[in-house]
Amino acid sequence: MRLSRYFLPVLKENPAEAQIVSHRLMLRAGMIKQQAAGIYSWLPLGYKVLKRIEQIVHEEQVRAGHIPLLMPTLQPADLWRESGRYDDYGQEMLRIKDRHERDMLYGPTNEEMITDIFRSYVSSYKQLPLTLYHIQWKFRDEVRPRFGVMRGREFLMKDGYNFDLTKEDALHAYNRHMVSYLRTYERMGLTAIPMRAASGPIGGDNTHEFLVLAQTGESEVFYDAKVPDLKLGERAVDYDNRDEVAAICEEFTTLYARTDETHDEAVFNQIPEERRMVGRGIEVGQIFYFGTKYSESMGATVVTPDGNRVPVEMGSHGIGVSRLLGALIEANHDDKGIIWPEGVTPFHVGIVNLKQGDTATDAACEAIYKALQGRGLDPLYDDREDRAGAKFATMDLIGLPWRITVGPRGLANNVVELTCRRTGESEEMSATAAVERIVKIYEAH
Ligand code: P5A
Repeated sequence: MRLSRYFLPVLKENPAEAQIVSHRLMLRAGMIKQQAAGIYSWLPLGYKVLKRIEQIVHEEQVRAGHIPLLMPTLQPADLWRESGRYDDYGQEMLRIKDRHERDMLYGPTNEEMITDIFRSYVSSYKQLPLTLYHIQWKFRDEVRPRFGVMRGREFLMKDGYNFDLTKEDALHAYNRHMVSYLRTYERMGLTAIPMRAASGPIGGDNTHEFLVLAQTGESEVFYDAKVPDLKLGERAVDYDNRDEVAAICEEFTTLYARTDETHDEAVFNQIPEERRMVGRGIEVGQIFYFGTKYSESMGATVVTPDGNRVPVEMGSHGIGVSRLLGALIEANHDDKGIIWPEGVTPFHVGIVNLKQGDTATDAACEAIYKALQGRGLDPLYDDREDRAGAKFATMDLIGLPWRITVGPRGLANNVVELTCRRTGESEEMSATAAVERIVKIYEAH
């Protein structure tokens, strides 16, 4: 993409309404625009990152054996009357009447609708196990929408639902989700810690939240200092192998890590004092096992191998896809702007032309731009006529992890400059070498 033709409405001033750094940077970098409290337009740069996050979420769900579908945002109230949640959900639910005076709602979650789909088509244990998921907009009329996309009213969620014959099978699905979530967050360059939590309006008593440590997080967290060092890394996981999956869950949940909702001071105090950490975290996902809570009330049953009919065992699992942008920025920024991890960056590399209009410099930039595209990469070429300082400031603000700077002085010596956004370190090399270096960096992502 050429910046002269892109739509990147960056702001020079700090927006007064933004209280936390991720919100401020998303507004300044022209990623989102607020349309109403907690409701945002996703401008091109923000939309690009959102799509990259979605793609990683999809890939890891499919890898775990889960099947994508798409349910609507609007739901009939009658489904929710069946489960009893239409009255329970309270003011967070946005209720709508259509022209025929039928009660509808903008879905805050989809347990009822997926259970309805299941009961319409599945009636035998032979069709199990089954896990269906979608990535769809949700609406929760939060009392205090704030911090930009972090606590929105309209927000994008990946929500998945497992259907199993036995509790044991459903707990394997729970574990499978835990491991696939760990892998998902790691691919984005995030450390998200599974913490024992409370289930709230979703129900059930087996639930973990995934928290990214950040000062600006809304939850208070208590954890063993060793927990953030746990990494899944490159290990290959066989998601059908129950013991293997359960062992990984044990590895990640044995050390103390809880939110304030489940914190137990006595247990916490058993950890050596120097490892007792108290901090704040951003909840980027939550998994639930709730058994037959919905299948019983909505009549979603299956015939067992010995011919009985039983309510299907279920759980649900959510990732805050749009919230992840905020969490990623909270975890990756400096005073100049965002620093995207390679796994989610909107463009792989920025090209800064220091002397737009100079024939040799323009030609060198074009050649680098084309070469990168030819290798399947997506560069952002700043081809505007602007001061070098202003170009650098924009690149730093929008946070591309790598920058290639091209100017007449360097070209006289056959070099360009390759700069790492995170460390600020620059290296001179030939244009070809810079392209090869970028290709190599992204081979790993
Ligand atoms: C699990 C999937 C559920 O709704 N039902 C379907 C279950 N869980 S949850 O914890 O309530 O939400 C899942 C994740 O969605 C994100 N989230 C939000 N993101 C932005 N703004 C909001 N107002 C908001 N509310 C929830 C969180 O990341 C949460 O973990």
